[in-house]
This record gives sequence, structure tokens and C-alpha cells, in this order.
Amino acid sequence: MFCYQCQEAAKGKGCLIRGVCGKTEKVANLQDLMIYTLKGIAILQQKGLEKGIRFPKANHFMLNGLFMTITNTNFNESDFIKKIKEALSLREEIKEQLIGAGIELGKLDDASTFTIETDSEIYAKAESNEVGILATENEDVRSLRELITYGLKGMAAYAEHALALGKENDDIYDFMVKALATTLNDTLSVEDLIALTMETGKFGVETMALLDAANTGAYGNPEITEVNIGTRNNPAILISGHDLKDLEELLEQTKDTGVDVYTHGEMLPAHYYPFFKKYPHFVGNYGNAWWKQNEEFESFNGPILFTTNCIIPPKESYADRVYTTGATGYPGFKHIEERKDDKPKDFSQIIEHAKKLPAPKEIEKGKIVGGFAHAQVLALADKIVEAVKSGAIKKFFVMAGCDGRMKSRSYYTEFAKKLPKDTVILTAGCAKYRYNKLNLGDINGIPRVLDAGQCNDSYSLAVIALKLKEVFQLNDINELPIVYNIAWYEQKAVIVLLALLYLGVKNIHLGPTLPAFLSPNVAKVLVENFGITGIGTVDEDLEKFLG
Ligand code: SF4
Ligand code: SF3
Repeated sequence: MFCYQCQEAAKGKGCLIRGVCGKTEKVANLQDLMIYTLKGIAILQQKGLEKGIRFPKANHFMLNGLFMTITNTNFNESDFIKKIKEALSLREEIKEQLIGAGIELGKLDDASTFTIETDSEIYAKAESNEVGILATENEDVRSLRELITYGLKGMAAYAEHALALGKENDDIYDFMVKALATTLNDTLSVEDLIALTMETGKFGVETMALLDAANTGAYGNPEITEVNIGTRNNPAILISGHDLKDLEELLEQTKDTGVDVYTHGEMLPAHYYPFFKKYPHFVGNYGNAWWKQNEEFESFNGPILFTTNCIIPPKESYADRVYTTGATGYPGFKHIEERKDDKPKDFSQIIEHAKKLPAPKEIEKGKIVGGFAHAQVLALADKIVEAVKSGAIKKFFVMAGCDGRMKSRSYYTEFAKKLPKDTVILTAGCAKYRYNKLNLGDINGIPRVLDAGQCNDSYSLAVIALKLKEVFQLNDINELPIVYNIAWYEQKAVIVLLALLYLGVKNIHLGPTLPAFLSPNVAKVLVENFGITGIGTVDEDLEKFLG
């Protein structure tokens, strides 16, 4: 195996034996084969697209297949084997359709033609040299191909959430197909791949806008909300991940059952949506970011439902209480099947399970405040502009992104604590857990930590920045008093980063370490054209950013 897609890549280079995330060598190889197969399908889809033929089933399959390979999403060999088999039969279906439409298939690469009969052949193919990341020998080409692929993974996750709410966009699918197919094209130059990387950012913005429209269309605009972090005395279910449709169905099915529902990690921002406030048994948020799940799931006592990443290998004490759905999976966890014929998912076994278990153990008390997505912040625009003009707010710090277990991430807590009182943090994603319980106070009633929501709601932060640029009549988004100090971990953060670059944001600080998949030359392009840098010590950085 060779994997270097996340911030925890072993020794800052790549995982070779077993992932730091817990991914086994076999799963890593199967994920590579999954991606390779999707690329082979994309090459065929592109032949159809050139003649105006789309393949909706393949588009949906692509979203789910990419999503399954995001860090901490799926650790199940059997899920990948099943999916790869489905991919191969889908691939042959597409070929038949193309031939039926009179389209010449021409000479096809291995990714579009290889065949497999048995599971052991799948394992053998997954291990073979032509399939993995290192199959691309040129380090810079490899780096750009992976950067684009990781961006597509993040895009796929967001597009799948939008799709669950009935929103999709063929332009996004067409781009994803083109980009996936292109990463196997050996005739492209480094310059071509850089252009494709920027285009990935453009479609990243479109996908986040689509998801924003889907979420706010279904559940209303997030609004200032106090979220309870204590517990009640009823049995309860903990829901984690990013999928709001799953949450809606779980809340409907737990209504009047005596079972409460709490959010964990990235599901916290669901509390900010007006729609979810109508459920009195939707009690609050339990715990912190994903990497604390070992201890927090243990003390929660009830069943846990994963709708997306981040899963970590469980402790035995709670493993039998964990359920997955959607793209997620883990050996031994029970899986809730997909919606069929427009019927909701069936969560009854989780609810029955919850009834037999004790209420959660309280681990903290109090409230956290959030709900500052674009509509809410723009409603406060006058107040914010006034505070900037009067000098009450000197600077904004965008500290969106991911949290993670690396010790060095304490940087973000210390940074938030040491920021002067006339600064405001704009956040989104699970990065917020490093400072959202610090009680950093407010400026003329505007809280000093404005949480827009999940990582995809970084889109809101971009909308806010563009609006402020307009209000202050600036020519360039970079003239705003905003510093970007972003934390990344997995591939959703990659698409957020590419989206910000596409929007013209410069001088982003990325930590706690720069991606292992950036070759020195690709890193140089990012530094020279966009001013991307890593982080230093808190004191050095504060001096630099405030100077
Ligand atoms: Fe290593 Fe991250 Fe890949 Fe897991 S996802 S194998 S931790 S690089
Ligand atoms: Fe967190 Fe996994 Fe990235 Fe959606 S839940 S931000 S790390």
C-alpha cells in the first residue's frame, strides 16, 4: 500500500504498512482499485458526453465510490469488493450503450478493460503496480493527479449530500467525469494539470453552493442558536457525520418513542437550522470532534449512527452499539441500507437498541453558540460593518477546516486564546472544537467565534468575504482585513482549499503540516502564485498576522 491523502500520512510522507487512520493494507489497495475502476468508467462516460449522452446511474455511482475512499469513511473490505464488482458490470453496461449509439470505443486502457472473476483476483489486481498512486512515476504529475483526485473526493461527498435532498447539477458531474478521466491521460503537461486543478476549485465552489441551496431549501437558513452540551435522563442515539437527510429521517422515526437524539462532531451545526428545532427530543451536542470518539462513545451509553466520516477503530466497549449508513462502513458495525423507492431509511433497529440502554453520562454542561452562515451574518452586516469602521473589530481570522488528533493541533487553541480582543474568528468544519468552548466573549454583541457550520459551509465564509468586499468597495478580496489560518485533515478540506484559491484568496496559512502529496515543485507553484504557507509558532504567527 501507499497512501498519502490525509494530514496524518506517516512521517509526513505516506503510509506504507497500515494507515495511521487504522486502514489496513488490503483496504488501502482496494480503495486504489476502486478509484482506478472509476477512472476507467469515466473514460467511457466521456466518450458518451462528447456525443451528448449522459449516464445518470454512473454519475451517482461515482459520487458514492469516491466518497467511500475519503479518510475515515469506510474500512470494510467486503464493501469495496462488492462495489468494485458493481463497477465492472456498470462499466460493461456503458460500453453496450455506447456501442448501441454507434460510438466507436477505439483502443481502451487497462482501467476500462480489465476483467475479474473472483475475490482473489480483485485482491491481486488491487495490489498490482498499475493500480496504485505510485503507478505515476513523475513526481509532479503524480502530485497534481492526486491533488485533483482528492478534490474530487471532497466534491463527491458534498454532491452526494445535495443529491440526498434532490438537488444535482449535470455540469458538476460532467466536470468530475472529465477530471477523473484526465488523471489517466499521459499526454497532459504539468501546466494542463495545474489548469485542471483550478477548474476543480471552480466546481468545488459550485458544489458547495449546490449543497448550501439544498440544505437551506430543505431546512431553512441557519440562525443564531444556543446548543445545549449537557444531557437528559432518557435513552438516546448519537448521530455523527454530515448528512442532514439521515438526521431528518432519524428525528422523524424517534418522535414520541422516548428516545432522545444528540449530535456528535460535524453534525453539531444541524441545530442551527430552523427545521430541526421543532423536535423536542433533539437535545443537543455530545462531546467534541471525531478523534475523541473512543472516550465519548463509551460514556454516551446509547447507539451511535455514522452518516459519513470520520470513523476511528472502535474500542470493544462500544463497538456493538455502532451503526453505519451511506458510504461508511467498518468491520462488525451494523449497516443501515439505502433508501429505496423514495421511502426513508429504516432506523427501527437502532431505536429498539437505544431503548434497552441507559441514558448518556453527562460529560459537560452549558451551551455553545453558532449559526453564523451567510444569511445570518448578512443580517448582521450593518452591525459588523459599523464595528469594522469604528475599529472595534480590527481583523477577522478564518480558522475553518478539520480537527485531528495530532498534538501539534493545540496550536489552534492557543492561537484562538491569544488573539487580541478586537478580532473575530470565522469558522466552519470540525476545526472549531479547538476553541468553541473557550468563551472568548463578544464585540458589541457580535460573538468572537462565528461558526458557519460544517466544512462545506466554508462556502458561507466565502460569500461573507465577497459581500464585505462589495460593502467596503474594494477591488480585491485580499484587501479585506481577513487572515486565513486553516486546518486540514482529509479530502473535503482539499476541495475547500481549491475553492478558496479559485475565488482568488491569497496567502492562506495551512496547518498543522503541509500535505505530503504536494511535490516540492507543486508546492512551489502554490507558494509563488497563491502565497500558501504553513504555520509557525503561535507567537511568531500572531506577530506576522497582526503586524
Ligand atoms: Fe495514512 Fe491518511 Fe492514508 Fe490513512 S488516509 S492511510 S492515515 S495517509
Ligand atoms: Fe472533520 Fe472528519 Fe474534516 Fe467536515 S469530520 S471536517 S475531519
